[in-house]
Amino acid sequence: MIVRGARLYEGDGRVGPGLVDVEVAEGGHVARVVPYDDQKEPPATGTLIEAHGALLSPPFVEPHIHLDTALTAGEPRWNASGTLWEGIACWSERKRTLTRRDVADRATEVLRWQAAQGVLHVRTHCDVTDEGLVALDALTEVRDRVRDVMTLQIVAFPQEGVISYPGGERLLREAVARGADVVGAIPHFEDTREDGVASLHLAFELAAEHGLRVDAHCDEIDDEQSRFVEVLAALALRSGLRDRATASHTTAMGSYNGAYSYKLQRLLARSGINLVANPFANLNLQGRFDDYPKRRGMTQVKEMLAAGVNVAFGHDDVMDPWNALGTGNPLQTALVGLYAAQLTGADEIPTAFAMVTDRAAAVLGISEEYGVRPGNPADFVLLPAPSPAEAVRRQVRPRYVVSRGRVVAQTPATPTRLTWPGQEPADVDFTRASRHGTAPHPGP
Ligand code: 17E
Ligand code: FE2
Repeated sequence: MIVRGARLYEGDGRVGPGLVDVEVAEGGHVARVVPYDDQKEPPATGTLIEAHGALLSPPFVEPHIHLDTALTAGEPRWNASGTLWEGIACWSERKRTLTRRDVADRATEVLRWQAAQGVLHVRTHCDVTDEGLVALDALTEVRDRVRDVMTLQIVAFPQEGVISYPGGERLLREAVARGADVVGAIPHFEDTREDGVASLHLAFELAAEHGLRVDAHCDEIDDEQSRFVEVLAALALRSGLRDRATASHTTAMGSYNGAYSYKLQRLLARSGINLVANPFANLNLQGRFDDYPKRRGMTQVKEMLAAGVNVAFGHDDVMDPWNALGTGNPLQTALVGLYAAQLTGADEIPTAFAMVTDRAAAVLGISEEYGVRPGNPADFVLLPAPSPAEAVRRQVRPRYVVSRGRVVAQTPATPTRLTWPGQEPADVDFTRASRHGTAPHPGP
C-alpha cells in the first residue's frame, strides 16, 4: 500500500511542512515516509490511496470508556436525577442480569463504531464489584478477538468500592489474576477519607506486584475537600510508577481554591501522572447539587497543560446510566472538551486534537509504537481536512482507517447539494475558501 500526497500529523497538534508519501511494507509496517513528488509514477501493484493533501494521522486513541456498561441506558430504569450516584445505583441493578454474551455483544458493537471512526487503541474500565466477574471475563475474550485490528486495555474498576464493598479487595486481586491490564480505584466513593487513601495504596501495590499501570476514577465529585489526586500523585512519584499512573475525571479540581491549585500543579507536574477529563460525563453529572451559580465540573485542563501535565480527553460513556447519548466519536469528545475547557485559542484547538491522539496514547503507554514512522505498525486515519483544527471544526469522518497496513473502514465523501436563490444547485463547501477570489483565511 502507498498513500500519496498527504499532510502528516506529527503530534502535539502540529503538522509537517510539506506533503509526503507513506509506503507500507508487506508485514503491515511503515516502510518509508518520503516527500511527495507529483512527477513520480505511482507503483503498478498494491493499494494506492491518493490523499490530495488530506491529513494523515495515527489513529485516534480512546483513553477512557466503559464498554461493560455501554448500550444499557434505560435498563432497568432511567437515571432520573442525572447524578453519578443514581447512575451507579441503576447500573448496580442492571449488573445482576449480566451474561458474558450480553457484555461481549454490547462491547463489540461499540468497538465497531469506534473502529469505523478511526479509534484503534482503547482503554476500557470494567466494573469488578461483581462476584461472578462476568464483565471482566467477557471483555478479556473480546480483547483477544479484536487483537488483530485494535488494542484494548482493560482496567479492573471497582465501581462500588474496594475497602467499603464486601469482598472488594479479593475481587480486585482476582480481576488482576484473570488478566486485567490496569488497576483502578474510586477513592471518592469509599465510605471514609481513610478508606479512599487505602484503596489507592492497594492499587499501587497491586500494580507494582504485577507490573501493571494504575488508572483511578479520582475525585469525581464537586466537593472541594475531595483531594485524592494528591495521594495518587505522591504514590506515583514515590513508587516510581510516574507516567504509568493516571487520574481520571478529577472534577473536584474545578472547585479547588487558587492557593491549593498552585501547590497541586507543582506536585502533579513533578509526579509525571496523566489526567483524563471526560467532558460529556463531567458536564452531565457535575453541578447537579448546585443551584446558581452552577458548576460544570471540568478539571483544570488549561492550567494543568500549562503546568506541563499530560491531559487527555475521554468519551467515558456510550448510552448508559451516566450518558444516554454518544457514538464513541473522538472528534465529538474533542469539540465538547475544548468548549468545556475554553481551549478555543488558535494554538489551543490543535491541542484538543492531540488530546484524543498522541496525548491519549501517552496515557495508554503506547507512545513508542504510535506515530506514522518507519518501523511502526501501519496504523493511521486519513482525515478529509488540511489541519487538526479543521478536522475538529468540521467533525469529519476518516475517509480511510488503516490498521496494520489493511483498510478496515472507508467512508465516501457525501456532499450536500444546496439550491440557493439566483444560483444553480451546487455542493456546499464547508471550508472557508472565499467565493470572491481572495485568498482563504488560513485558520488556526
Ligand atoms: N462510573 C463512575 O464512577 N463514573 C463515571 N463517570 C462512569 C461510571 C461513567
Ligand atoms: Fe469513567
